[in-house]
Amino acid sequence: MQEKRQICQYIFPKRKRMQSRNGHLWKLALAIGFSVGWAPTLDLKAETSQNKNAATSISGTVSYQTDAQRPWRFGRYYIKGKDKHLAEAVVELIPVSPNTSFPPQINRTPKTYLMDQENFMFVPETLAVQLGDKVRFKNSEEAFHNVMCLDDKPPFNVNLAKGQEYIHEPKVADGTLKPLNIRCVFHGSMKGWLVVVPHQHYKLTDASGAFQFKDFPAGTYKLRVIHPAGDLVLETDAREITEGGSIQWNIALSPDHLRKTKQ
Ligand SMILES: [Cu+2]
Repeated sequence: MQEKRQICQYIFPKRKRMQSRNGHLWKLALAIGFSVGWAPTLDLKAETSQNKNAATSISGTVSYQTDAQRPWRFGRYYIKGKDKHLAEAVVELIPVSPNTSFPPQINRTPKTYLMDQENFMFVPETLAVQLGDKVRFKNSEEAFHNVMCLDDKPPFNVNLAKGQEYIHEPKVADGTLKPLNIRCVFHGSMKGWLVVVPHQHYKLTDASGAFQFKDFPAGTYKLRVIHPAGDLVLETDAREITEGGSIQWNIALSPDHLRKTKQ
């Protein structure tokens, strides 16, 4: 028995040392592996499970299908490239399922957007902002301008001389359903639009026409696309998106989507 214990005491410390040394060797191998760009199996597994819980997402582009019989007079300003992508459209994700809503964003830092006045135009003409964001209206030219909005509560009407600005936080947030009309009382041709959205799932398109929404709850959704400057509006059919699902959803507007009555 005594002899056996002695043997054990002799063997186990040695084994520990071997394990420890093997542990160091393994770490060394890992370090070398990482340095030459090799990823161990363990990490690949972690990535797979992350994919399983990947964020729900919708990506797509907005384009405009022209029709020679029904020309759209604003097309030359907003239709871009051979794929006829549409710039300055606003896409909004709209929940359709009764129990789907967007959770409030916590600790979000509001942004301030600029809408300038240049060459007797609002620049840009269309802004899409989230409720809580502010808009800085500015006059950058010699002409005396004004900025007026009767759709917000309270409405505002402010004169702006060269270099002057007015910062406003819009409160009426009907999103793409009803943009706020921005006008200059002195120049009837000056028109701007503020799309104030009560959540973060919206996009103002650029020349690529692209949009992407992610990190929203699984459910049934439709997309509403408007082009305030060009008087276009389209509402898609509803589609179901499962948890972690990712879908491509391209939108094509056409003369069929011209608003019947001007806003
Ligand atoms: Cu003006």
